[in-house]
Amino acid sequence: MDNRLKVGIVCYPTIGGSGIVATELGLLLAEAGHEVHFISYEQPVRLHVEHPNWFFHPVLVNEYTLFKYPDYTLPLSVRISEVSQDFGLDILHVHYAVPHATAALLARLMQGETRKPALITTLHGTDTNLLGNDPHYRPIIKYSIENSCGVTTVSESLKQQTIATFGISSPIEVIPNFFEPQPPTRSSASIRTELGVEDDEILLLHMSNLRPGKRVIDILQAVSLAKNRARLKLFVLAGGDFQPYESEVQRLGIRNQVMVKNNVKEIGDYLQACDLGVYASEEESFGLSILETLAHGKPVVATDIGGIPEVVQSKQTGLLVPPHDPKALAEAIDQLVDDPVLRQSFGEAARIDAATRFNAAQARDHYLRFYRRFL
Ligand code: GMT
Repeated sequence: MDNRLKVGIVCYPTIGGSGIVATELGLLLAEAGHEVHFISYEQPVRLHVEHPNWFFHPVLVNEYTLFKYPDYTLPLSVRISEVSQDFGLDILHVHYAVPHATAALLARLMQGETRKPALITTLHGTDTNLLGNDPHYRPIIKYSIENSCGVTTVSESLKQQTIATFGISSPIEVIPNFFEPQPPTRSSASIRTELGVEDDEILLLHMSNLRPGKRVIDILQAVSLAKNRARLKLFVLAGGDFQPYESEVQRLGIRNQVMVKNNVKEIGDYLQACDLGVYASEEESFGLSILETLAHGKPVVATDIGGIPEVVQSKQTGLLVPPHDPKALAEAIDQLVDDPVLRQSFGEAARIDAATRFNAAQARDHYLRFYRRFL
């Protein structure tokens, strides 16, 4: 076999971190000369860079009245099996145990004695921290993890949580997420003007899918509790519906200070224009949005849970506070607002730390070394 690998990537195509990491990894592999086959129900949102080495294979889901609930796992396993055979894949890298690793295991069974790709499963969090406690999913997640050829997690914290939740004894490799900022397409000044941020105001930024676990409510309350409340503007880069939070914004009297934009593609333009990122998650295996903020040279205030302390260097690149504590969040925001020199030095340290520890080429090579163990 030559050095060029044929890699199938199964991921969610949506704006979430797992889909972004899977897509960026696929693009890095394609640029490095490997042949990459993405398999999903839609073309992943970040798959907009043309390259002759990547291919997209859609999974078509028909809705039959016979089925009360539409099924994705079975057509996905058929597609995985077809692509594996038609293109002679060496590696099948799936992001999430359910349903992706489960579908891949079925595809392998269907292939009988023919040559099969090695199955690598990357756990991003929700298999363990959400579904792992559900008795209707737990056994199939454990089965899918234990029957993958190789398993990776995006943080040491998720590895330990996965071992504890499922009682896994087979090895798990930690390969942290990565991020490489792109040059901005607009100036910081034009973004601040667009958002109506005055020179003496501080622009806080939060970026997430706004699911309940992101605790957006805590961020809103922190803004209203902050000593510097009058100087704060909060910009939310939303990958979900902000409507459920509107009543709290009104109740707190911060309507003129909160701006929301949905499905922004040029997130880097906004990240470079903010003063600091604010993240209040109650569960987070890694926190890709946090890394994206740090990589743009911005300090963060974030909760001290899950994999976040592996991403944020406490008191060097950001401040960590306990979850569910808007007051502590407000105090940490005030500390950075009151001290521009500290904010600047945390920001510079954040940019360097992100480029050093969460470097894209480094992560790509780590995955390649891991793949080769199973060939
Ligand atoms: O956090 C989410 O709601 C989305 C989820 C996803 O599929 O993108 O995020 C998980 O994977 C990301 C990429 O590895 C991690 O950065 C997030 O921390 C992780 N979310 C949780 O663990 C809750």
